[in-house]
Amino acid sequence: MADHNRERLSISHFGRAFRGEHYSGDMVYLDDSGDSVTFAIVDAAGHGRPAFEIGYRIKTLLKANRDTELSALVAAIHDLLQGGAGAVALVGHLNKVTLDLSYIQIGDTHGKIFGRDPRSLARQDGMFGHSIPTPKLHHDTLSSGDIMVLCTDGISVRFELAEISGYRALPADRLAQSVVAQFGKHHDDATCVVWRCH
Ligand SMILES: [Mn+2]
Repeated sequence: MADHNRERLSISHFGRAFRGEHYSGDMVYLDDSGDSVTFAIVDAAGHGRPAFEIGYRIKTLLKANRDTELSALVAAIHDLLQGGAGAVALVGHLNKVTLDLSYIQIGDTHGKIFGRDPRSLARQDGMFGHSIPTPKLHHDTLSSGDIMVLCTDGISVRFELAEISGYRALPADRLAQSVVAQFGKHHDDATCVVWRCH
């Protein structure tokens, strides 16, 4: 879990391995060193230590390629995972000032934006390291008051913040924990990232 407070955004993430496992194959990457936050939420195929290590390799690649644009970044992830177990991921940038969002999502990670205009993030079928379509770069803009939640498939796609009591008043870290506790599946690693726009 990590907490980041900024003028217009607070971000937190929370995850847990599935029952009986010490390591999770889910991985969250956040780099807010520039004008925008570069982020990724990854679910590596399989479970436990081998899946954790795939996530770690992707994190290392993302750290080494801070200034690479998103299409090239996802191509590099695809190359990195050739011949192995593979992974699904949502990778993007969110501008901390304008709240402009751009992202590519391949596989069964999922995300929703809650606010005046509720919507889901777009995704494409595929798996990094095995087969991916030509990546589509999607653009969106968040508004003050919006809450964006990004999840691995260990969290039900039917999750709704309205089912978490008092969610409007909860800080990002408590919200992330509540999403995992309330909507996490016991037979998978479950991870989410919560973005609150002030
Ligand atoms: Mn999963």
